[in-house]
Amino acid sequence: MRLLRRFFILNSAFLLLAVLHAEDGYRLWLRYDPIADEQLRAAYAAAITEIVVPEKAPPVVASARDELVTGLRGLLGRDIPVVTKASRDGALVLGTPDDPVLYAAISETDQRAAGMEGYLLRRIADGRGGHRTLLVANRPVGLLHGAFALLRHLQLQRPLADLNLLSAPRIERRLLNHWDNLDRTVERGYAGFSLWEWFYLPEIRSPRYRDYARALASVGLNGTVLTNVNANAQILTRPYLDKVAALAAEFRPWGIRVYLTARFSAPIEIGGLKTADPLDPAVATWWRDKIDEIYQVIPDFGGFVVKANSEGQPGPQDYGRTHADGANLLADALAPHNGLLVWRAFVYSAANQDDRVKQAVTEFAPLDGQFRDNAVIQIKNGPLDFFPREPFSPLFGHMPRTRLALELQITQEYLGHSIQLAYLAPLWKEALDADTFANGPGTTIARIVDGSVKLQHPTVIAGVANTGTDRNWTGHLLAQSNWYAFGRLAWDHTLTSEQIADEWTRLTFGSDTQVVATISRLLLGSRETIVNFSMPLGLHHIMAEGHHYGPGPWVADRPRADWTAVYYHRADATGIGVDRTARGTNALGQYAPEWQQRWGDPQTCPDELLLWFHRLPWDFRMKSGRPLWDELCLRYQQGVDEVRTMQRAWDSLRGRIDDERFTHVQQRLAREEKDARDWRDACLLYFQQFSQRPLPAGVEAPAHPLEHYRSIKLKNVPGHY
Ligand code: GCW
Repeated sequence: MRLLRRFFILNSAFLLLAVLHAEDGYRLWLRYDPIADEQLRAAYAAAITEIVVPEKAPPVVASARDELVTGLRGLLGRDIPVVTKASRDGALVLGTPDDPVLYAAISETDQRAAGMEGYLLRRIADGRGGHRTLLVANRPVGLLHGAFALLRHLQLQRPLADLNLLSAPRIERRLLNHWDNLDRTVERGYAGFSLWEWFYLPEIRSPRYRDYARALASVGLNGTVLTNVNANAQILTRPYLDKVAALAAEFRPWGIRVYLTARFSAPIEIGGLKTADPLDPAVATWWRDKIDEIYQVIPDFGGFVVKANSEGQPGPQDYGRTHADGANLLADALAPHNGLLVWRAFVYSAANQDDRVKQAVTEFAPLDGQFRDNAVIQIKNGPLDFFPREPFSPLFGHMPRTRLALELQITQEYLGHSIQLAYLAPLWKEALDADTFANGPGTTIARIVDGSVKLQHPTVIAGVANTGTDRNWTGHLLAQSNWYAFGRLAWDHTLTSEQIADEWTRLTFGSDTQVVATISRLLLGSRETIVNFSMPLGLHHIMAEGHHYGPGPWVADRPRADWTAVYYHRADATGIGVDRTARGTNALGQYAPEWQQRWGDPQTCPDELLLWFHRLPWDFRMKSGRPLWDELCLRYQQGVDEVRTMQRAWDSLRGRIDDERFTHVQQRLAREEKDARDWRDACLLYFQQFSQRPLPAGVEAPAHPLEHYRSIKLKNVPGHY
């Protein structure tokens, strides 16, 4: 008998070990592995002895309760009982204003500060010589956010003794935008197929839906746009709405609302009308009826996101109407249900020959003040697209009377898909912290988007999702950090990239100081490395056509000039870059005078944006004292060198993290090193045709002639359909 018991104990210990080591990334940052430091574990266990939850907990509170039970079981290695009344020292008490006694313990100021979705976590004396932890929120969903915050606190091994955390999101709608098609391909998706199994829904619901929603909630997101902005009207037909309702039901207990994309021509395609003209009464009636139907099926439906008159999508301009006419048509139909209308400003037109980066301002600025109160204009961080580096979009400074949302791209369309390592928080922070000077100094994009400049609501931030059916959700395991970082910044844009990298690394890899320091450092430098080896010194849009993976500075002769690379670098014997000052396209004129002054002079324009705003001769003297050509070459080389440094740093972690994750990243870094060399060689050989200058010392000789790189035609690249 004893032998048998020992066998079982040994066996389960072995199983536990096996589980610990089978790190395939599925658990994301919610791993809840036992806290290794026994003393700390014991201290936590003494501090949290029971979870007090009201008997009739609404679904989101039940989620919070279950998450706490699961999390504490994992972290502390014991089951913490759930009770309805505090009975001992160490109670963790969850409550909303329904619990007047509990609520009285919170000052009115704190109650107000917690807002609609925030929470207060505070450890207090219980009056009987013991302590309890209060988790208080104005609404049930705040308890869910607070539960995740408490578990994060413990996972990060922070002290409980003086716990006093008050946190509320700065932006109201924190949305993932999926570019998922109904056939389950994902536009610019590099992590497998779409998570939404449309053919199986509504009857068959993958357990992954719950895990997805739970992950969103854990970083504070509260909505998801299920479908691609290049929209398919079928999603608005009844069979699909029933499927959407099934997903909404899975997400609701996690405080996540669903949104859809609306194809502007849907009244024709699925409504049988002859027109989709926004000023046609029959069209307005059709949308009203359709939206009423949606709310019957999904009472908490969030609203629509619309891409119109952009890249071939239908829109109001097809009928000689404006973006405001189109947006207001849908906003009016959504308004009775408190639905939100998000209208994208990513527009540029074949008819407009002006610099593409100017066109959003040209089209939208004159419409300022014409949009309904439940309509928000969603603007990408940069004026062109989502390149490794762009200046911020000037449109943020041009619409003082319009609600503006920020759209970021989590999926790595121009940053190496799910192969290269790119931690994007530094890129996003650049945009969030950018000062438009629209209302004087300090009018940052973050403050425009979070409503503090204009006091307008609702406020919205969106991230184009990088999730898919890959077991680890995001393709590149370290790309999970971007999903995490987007959620954390959407909740609180004042967090720093460093804080978030440190948090994510600890949650994902544990607290080994060498592991944490090494991975955080890798993450923080990774985006700049990609800038260096692909588009340094302000170069942009010089990638391969179609799939956008790898170099393509030679891309020319496409249906539109602004789909080529040559349009964006303009290299010839006299120099390189686009003159966007007043002497050139004057895109610079769309920025505040402060920026015009700084960026308008190549002597004061930072190297990072030099060729974005200036066209310069190859021998232009850079701040480093080197000629432009040499500087360009050295930047490309620096990018390659940095990847090699990342490889060495990663290799130093062998044995400190599990083999599965170690190898996963190691292989990708090796591929990135090859990619970096290809970028360097292809671009330098191509530009050298014009510069006619030798590669400076320190730059490796290209492995192949230019023709080799030009002839590479990648096939079946994920995300390009
Ligand atoms: O970046 C470009 C992408 C398109 C995308 C478009 C957009 C959904 O290459 O694939 O289409 O942006 O944002 O609408």
